[in-house]
Amino acid sequence: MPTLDICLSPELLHLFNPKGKIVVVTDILRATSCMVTGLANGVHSIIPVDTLDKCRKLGLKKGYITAAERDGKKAEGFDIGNSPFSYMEDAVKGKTVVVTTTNGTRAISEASDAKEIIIGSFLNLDAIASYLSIKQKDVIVVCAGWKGHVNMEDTLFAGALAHILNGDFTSKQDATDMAIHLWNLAKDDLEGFLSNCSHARRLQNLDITDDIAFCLTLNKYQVVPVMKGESLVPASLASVA
Ligand code: 3SL
Repeated sequence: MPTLDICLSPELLHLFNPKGKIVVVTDILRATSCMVTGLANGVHSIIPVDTLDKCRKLGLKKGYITAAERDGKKAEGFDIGNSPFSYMEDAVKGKTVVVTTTNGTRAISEASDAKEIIIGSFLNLDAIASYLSIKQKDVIVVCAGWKGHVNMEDTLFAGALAHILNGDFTSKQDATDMAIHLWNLAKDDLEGFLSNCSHARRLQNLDITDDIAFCLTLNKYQVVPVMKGESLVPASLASVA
């Protein structure tokens, strides 16, 4: 039986061996929710990069849309920030977006040893579970957290996924059981459960509340973003991208 392990922070990734495995990166608030939303709404591809400088330069060189966030705020001089609603606008449809965020894009770049990287969020939870069931490969869910710290919302996503796949995948790590227990506590009122978590409070202080509710919506989209070279594309297009 394949394994499903949960890495609660990118700082712990050195304890795992992603080689030959599928890594599911999640940053519920809000980076991976934005990526899923963009690809589900007609964005052609998304290039995650770890620095503002790379984002700016690649945008200028290739004419890509630039998306940048630091500490919850849109970084100055870039086209869009990190709201899922920006990824639904006509201006990004059919375009390539190059994006950098505080934690999410960092987690993606740190998982680069994986056989495959896919992008998970509550918005595409069931689609990710079905994809992994079909693949039958060992999985690591990498939670982006906040600047190295574990956070509640990414752990809950990991727990939800592990809960769905329980029985088809195995794990020897307590983190998997912990995350499943947490999901079972939270699942009937996700928004209420997360209302006082650190990043929800951070975003609320910036008056970003609609994004939180949206990112906690379950199974709005079927898209599975998969890393092909330097770009994220929908899994169905990955073989021809
Ligand atoms: O840290 C990140 O990658 C972001 O998703 C954080 S924020 O939700 O845009 O503040």
